Amino acid sequence: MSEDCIFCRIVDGELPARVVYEDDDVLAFLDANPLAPGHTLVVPKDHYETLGDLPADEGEAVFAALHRLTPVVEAAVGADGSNVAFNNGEAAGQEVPHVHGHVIPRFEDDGGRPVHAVAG
Ligand code: DGP
Repeated sequence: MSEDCIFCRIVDGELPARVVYEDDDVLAFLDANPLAPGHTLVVPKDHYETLGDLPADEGEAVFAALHRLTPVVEAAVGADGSNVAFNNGEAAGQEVPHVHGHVIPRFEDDGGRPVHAVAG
């Protein structure tokens, strides 16, 4: 737990979030600034800043949650696909320094641009 980390505070229940999935290692909740309906963030419960800091077993737990959740999120919003991405490090646009995967639902009629074009 890092006291000044927004996502740690969500994991601890100190800040509200629309939680869509939880297990021993991982929490998933809706993004407060969604790029598309159903935009979901998947975070390890323990605080690690970047993917390189994340122990392999916790990385496996994050990936397992992404694997399980992505089709569920897509179905929930009627998406045709999704971008699953990590902004890793400040230089890559990571704003919250607590590792998180984005699941961004995509739709046939949303232009089909790659995710960096959508986010930009
Ligand atoms: P990134 O640029 O990859 O660090 O993405 C951070 C995302 O986190 C961004 O899409 C907005 C989202 N976000 C920031 N603060 C909060 C918050 O307090 N609650 C929720 N649910 N999402 C947040």
